[in-house]
Amino acid sequence: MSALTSTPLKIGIVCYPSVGGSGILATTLGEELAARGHEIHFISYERPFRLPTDTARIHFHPVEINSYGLFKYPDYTLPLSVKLAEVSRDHGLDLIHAHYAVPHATAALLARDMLPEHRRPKVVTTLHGTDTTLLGADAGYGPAIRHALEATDGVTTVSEFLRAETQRLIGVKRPIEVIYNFFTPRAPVRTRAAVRRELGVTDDELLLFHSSNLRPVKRVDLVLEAFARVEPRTSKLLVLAGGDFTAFKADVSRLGLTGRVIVRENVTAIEDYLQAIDLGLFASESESFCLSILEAMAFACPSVSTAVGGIPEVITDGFTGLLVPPGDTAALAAAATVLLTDPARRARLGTAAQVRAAEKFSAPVIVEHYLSFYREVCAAGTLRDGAGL
Ligand code: GMT
Repeated sequence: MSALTSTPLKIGIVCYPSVGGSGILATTLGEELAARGHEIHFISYERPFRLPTDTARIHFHPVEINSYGLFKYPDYTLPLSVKLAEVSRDHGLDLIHAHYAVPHATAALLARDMLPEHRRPKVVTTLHGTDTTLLGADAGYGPAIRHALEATDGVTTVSEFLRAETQRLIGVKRPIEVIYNFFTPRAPVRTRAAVRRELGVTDDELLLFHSSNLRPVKRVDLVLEAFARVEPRTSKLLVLAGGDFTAFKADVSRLGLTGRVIVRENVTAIEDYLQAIDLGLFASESESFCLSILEAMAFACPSVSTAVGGIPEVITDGFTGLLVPPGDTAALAAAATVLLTDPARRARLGTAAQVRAAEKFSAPVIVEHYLSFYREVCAAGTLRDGAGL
């Protein structure tokens, strides 16, 4: 294995391929590692949605899911573990990076145990949020998550908040490395003017922005309520939706927002839209990091948001954006109004946000952090013995 030297690593990445911050992060990390000469193998039930085709040193291995009549519920964990063991064996992986403990780290640990000792990859597990904040407290998952975190070779979380919550809720005693999310934008393809034209936003209108998978925890209902209170009324709200927006159409109409809320679903060329926005609006009730806020920061766009979870680590209140208490739509609307009606302050916060994004949450910083963590994990002793595949 090449892991103990500075030679390129062979890394398997297991992530959810669907629209969501963890899949986006895992995909971009794989691309950045491949660009640095490492060999990357993505393993999932579908090709991650932002993963480009035909990229040097990037491979994708689909997991086939069978629907045996004997199984009342389809099983993914076992075929995933077998595929991980096969890819590890055939390509000599140094490590598997599992995004989420269950089922990904669980499957990776099983794969490790299936392989003969000299072929076993190390397993690094990154927690993104719900493993800890939601499933950790579920009696049907908590013990499996704890086991995965104890048996894995290295654990990372995407914020200090999530590290503390993982220690508190799951009782993990081992060291946890905080490695923040990162975002390095690609160059937009269209101009800001062209995108605003497509959206029907005129030069004198301000464009607010919300991006999420619309899960209940994102409180899109509150985003809309706050937007309905924002001044000036000539502003519009762009929602980049990683899910079906239909359920919120009644809110849009009830709040008198018809024509002012523009929705685009499952967008991949997000940079085109990010260059066209003026202010981010987020009302999440829980969030371990909030990649969408960072994506806006990279385009010098500040956000107003609820101060929950890891968001205060991303937004420095009053400096790179404004934070309000969770659930307080009046405060959220007031904060948005303050920044929309004060272009100089908005620009100041936007510039500071962009600088902070580059200094703290960019690929050069974070990819190096992951690499040094991988090498540390690979250099450490093997945890356990097992049989051969
Ligand atoms: O937020 C979601 O619903 C999706 C989830 C995911 O799998 O992407 O997001 C989590 O991971 C992101 C990437 O690390 C973070 O930016 C999000 O804050 C986190 N979501 C929650 O903690 C609710």
